[in-house]
Amino acid sequence: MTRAGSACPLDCPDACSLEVQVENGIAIAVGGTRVNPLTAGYICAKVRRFPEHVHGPARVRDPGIRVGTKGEGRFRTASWEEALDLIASKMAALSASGQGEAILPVSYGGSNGYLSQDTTDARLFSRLGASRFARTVCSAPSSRAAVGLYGKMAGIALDDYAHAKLAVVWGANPHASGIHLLPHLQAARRAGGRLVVLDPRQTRLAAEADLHLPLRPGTDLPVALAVHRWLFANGAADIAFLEKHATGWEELRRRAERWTIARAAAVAGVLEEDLERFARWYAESAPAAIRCGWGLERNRNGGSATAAILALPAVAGKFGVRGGGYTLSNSAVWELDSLRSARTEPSPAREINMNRTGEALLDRDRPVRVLFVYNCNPLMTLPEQEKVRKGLEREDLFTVVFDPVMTDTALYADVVLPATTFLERTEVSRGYGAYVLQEAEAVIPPVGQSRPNHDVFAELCRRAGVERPGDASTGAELTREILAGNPSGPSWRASFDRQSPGAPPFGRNPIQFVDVFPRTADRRAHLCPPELDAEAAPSGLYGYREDPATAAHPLALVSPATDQTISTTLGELRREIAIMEMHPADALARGISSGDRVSASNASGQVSCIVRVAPTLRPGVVSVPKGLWSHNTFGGSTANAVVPDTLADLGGGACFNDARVEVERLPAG
Ligand SMILES: Nc1nc2c(c(=O)[nH]1)N[C@H]1C(S)=C(S)[C@@H](COP(=O)(O)OP(=O)(O)OC[C@H]3O[C@@H](n4cnc5c(=O)[nH]c(N)nc54)[C@H](O)[C@@H]3O)O[C@H]1N2
Ligand SMILES: Nc1nc2c(c(=O)[nH]1)N[C@H]1C(S)=C(S)[C@@H](COP(=O)(O)OP(=O)(O)OC[C@H]3O[C@@H](n4cnc5c(=O)[nH]c(N)nc54)[C@H](O)[C@@H]3O)O[C@H]1N2
Ligand code: SF4
Ligand SMILES: [Mo]
Repeated sequence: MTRAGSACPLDCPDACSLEVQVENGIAIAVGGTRVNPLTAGYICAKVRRFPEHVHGPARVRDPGIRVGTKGEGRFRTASWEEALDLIASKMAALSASGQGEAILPVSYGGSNGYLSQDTTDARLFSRLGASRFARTVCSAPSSRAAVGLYGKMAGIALDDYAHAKLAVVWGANPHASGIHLLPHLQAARRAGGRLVVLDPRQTRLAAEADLHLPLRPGTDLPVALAVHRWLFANGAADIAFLEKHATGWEELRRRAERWTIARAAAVAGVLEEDLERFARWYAESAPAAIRCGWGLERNRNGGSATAAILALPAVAGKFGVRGGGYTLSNSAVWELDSLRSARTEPSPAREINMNRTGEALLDRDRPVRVLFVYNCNPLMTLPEQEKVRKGLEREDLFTVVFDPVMTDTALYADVVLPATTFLERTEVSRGYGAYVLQEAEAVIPPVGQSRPNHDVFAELCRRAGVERPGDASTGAELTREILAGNPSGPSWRASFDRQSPGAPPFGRNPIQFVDVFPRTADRRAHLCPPELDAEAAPSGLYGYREDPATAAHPLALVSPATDQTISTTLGELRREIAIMEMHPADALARGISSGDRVSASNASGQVSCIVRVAPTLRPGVVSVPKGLWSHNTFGGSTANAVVPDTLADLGGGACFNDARVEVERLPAG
C-alpha cells in the first residue's frame, strides 16, 4: 500500500488537502492532511466515500454509443477514435455551414479544477462559433453584487472567524456545505462571541445560535435594509468611514427609509424584537463578521439582498480589524480567470442563460442540434426539469455526455464519454473559502479508458480542424499558461507546490480595508452602483419584489445542500428516498403525518418523496434536498420539477427557492 497527497477540487469552499491510500492502482481510502491548514487533518464524510465513486458500478469506463431509446441508457462500447470522430464531424459540419450556434456546450463546476474548465473546451467551442453558455445557476446574483460594491475584494479568512465577537451566518449552512468554518465559529463563542443565524430553517447551527431569525425565503432584502435604517437612525452608522471610503451610501440610506423594523419583521415573518436585537448586537459588537452564503441569492431578490448584506459592514464601520467585515466567495482573488482561453477568444455567438436551458432545447426557431454536456448534470440540477427532459428526449438532438459516472442526464446521451476523476489526473485548484491554491498529480491510473477533460477537448480541436499552432494543450502547458496570469508571476509559481500550497498575492489572512481594498476603479465601496441599479430594473437595486405565492400554491419550497452529496456528485452512492420537511401546522392542515408519501406540485411539475413533520421549518415553507438523483424520489423528478425558470434581479441568476407549491398526501404503497 502507498500513500499519496492530493487536493479536493470539488465545489466546496474548503479545498481540503488529502491523503489517498492506494493498493494495486485502486484508491482504498481518502483522508485529510494539514497541507491546507484549514483542513486540519479531517475531511467530510462524502469525500471519505470517494473510492466507492471512483471504482463503483456507476462508473463510465468506456466510450459508448446509444443503442436503445433516449433515457433508457443502453449503449454499445465504442473506441475513442469512433466516438470522437462522430462528434467532431457533426460539430465541424454545423460550423462549416454557418450553423455553429446550433452547438450548445452545457457545463458548470464539475470538479472545479482549473485544468478541467475554460481551457481547451472553451477554445473548441468558441472557434466552432457555438452558442455561448452563461453559467448562472449559482453565485451569479451574489457575485454581481459583490463586484458592483467591492470589485470582489478578498474576504475574511475562515479561520479569522475565531476573532469575531459577533458572527453572523446568513443564508449558509456550514454543517453541510463547508464544515471547516465550524471550529472557528465555536472558538469565537468560547471566547464570549455571539452567533446569529438567518435561515428559514432551524439548521443545526441555528439551533445552537444566540439568535435565529427564521425569515421567509426571499425576504433578506427588507431585513438587511431595516438594519441599515436602524443604524442610521440610531447614530450607529460610521459616517466618517463612509465619507472616506464609500459612495452611494446616501442613496442606500434613502432606499432603506421605508423599511422600519416593524415593516421588515412583518414581511419576513420574524419577531420585531428579534430583528431589533440583531441590529443592536451588530452595531455594538467588534469585530463583527458576516459569513454570507448562497441560500439567500436563489430568489427574485437575490442580487439586491446580497448587496444590502455586504453593505452592512461599510455602514456600521466594521472593517479594519481582524475578524471584521464579510466573506462571500474568495475565488476571484487568485486573478487566474482572466488568462483562461475562454476570455482570450471572445465569440459573437448568441448567449444562452443556463437557467433557461430547457427553453433553449425546445426552441424550434433557432434549434440546438448538438448538445455537449460536461462538468454538469443538467437534467437533475437545472430549473424547469420537465422542459429539460423534453429537450433531451428530442430525436433530432445529438447529445454528448462526458462524465465519470452514468448520471441521469447521461441516460439520454447519443454518445457517452468516460472522464477521469481528480484522483486520476493532474489538477490545479483553489479554494473559494480557504486561501489555498494546490496542484495535485494523479494518484491512481485512469479507470477504464477514461481521459481528462483538457485532453479530450484538445483532441476534438484537432479532429474538428480548429487546432492552431502554439495552442497549449497538455496539462503542463496549460498549468504554465494559467499560473502566468497571477500578478506575482514566477515568484508566486515558486511558492506553489503540493507541500506548501500557494498563498494569494497579499499573503495570508487579509484584513479588509487594511491589507485589501475594494478593487473598484476608485478603491471605494460603491453602495448603490448605477450599473446594478440599471440591471435590476424595473424595481431597481434594493427594490423589493413580492412573494410569488398564490392561493393554489401557497408553500415555499426550498432545496438546500445536504451533507451527503455535492450538488448531484456522489449521489449514486445514496439510494434512499428523499425526505421532505414540513412544519406541523402545515401538515395538520393537510392531514399529513411523518412517514407519509407526499407530492409537492405546481403548474411546472411535481416531486414526490417521504415527509417528515418537524418544527425546524417555519410554517409556510417546505424543504426537499438539493442534489437528488431520479432514484431518490417516487417518479424520478426532483425539486427542480417545481422550480421556475424566472431570473433573479441581478446576474440572470436562478430562483430555486421561489418555487411555490401545494403538497398533498399520496395513497400509501
Ligand atoms: N455537502 C455539500 N456541500 C456543498 C454543496 C453541496 O451540495 N453539498 N454545494 C456547494 C455549492 S455548489 C454551493 S453554491 C455551496 C452552497 O452552500 P450554502 O451557502 O450553505 O447554500 P444552500 O445550501 O443553498 O443554502 C444555505 C441555507 O440557506 C437557507 N435559505 C434558503 N432560502 C433562503 C433565503 O431566502 N434566505 C436565507 N437567509 N436563507 C435561505 C437554506 O435553508 C440553507 O440552510 O455549498 C457548496 N458545498
Ligand atoms: N433545486 C435546486 N437545484 C440546484 C441548486 C439548489 O439550491 N436547488 N443549487 C445549484 C447549485 S448551487 C449548483 S452549483 C448547481 C450544480 O449543478 P451541476 O453543475 O450540474 O453539478 P453536479 O450535479 O455536481 O454535476 C457535476 C457533474 O460533473 C461531473 N464531473 C465531475 N468532475 C468531472 C470532470 O473532471 N470531468 C467531467 N467531464 N465531468 C466531471 C460529475 O460527475 C457530475 O455528474 O446545481 C444547482 N441546482
Ligand atoms: S468536499 Fe469540501 S469538506 Fe469535503 S473533502 Fe472536499 S473540500 Fe473538504
Ligand atoms: Mo453552487
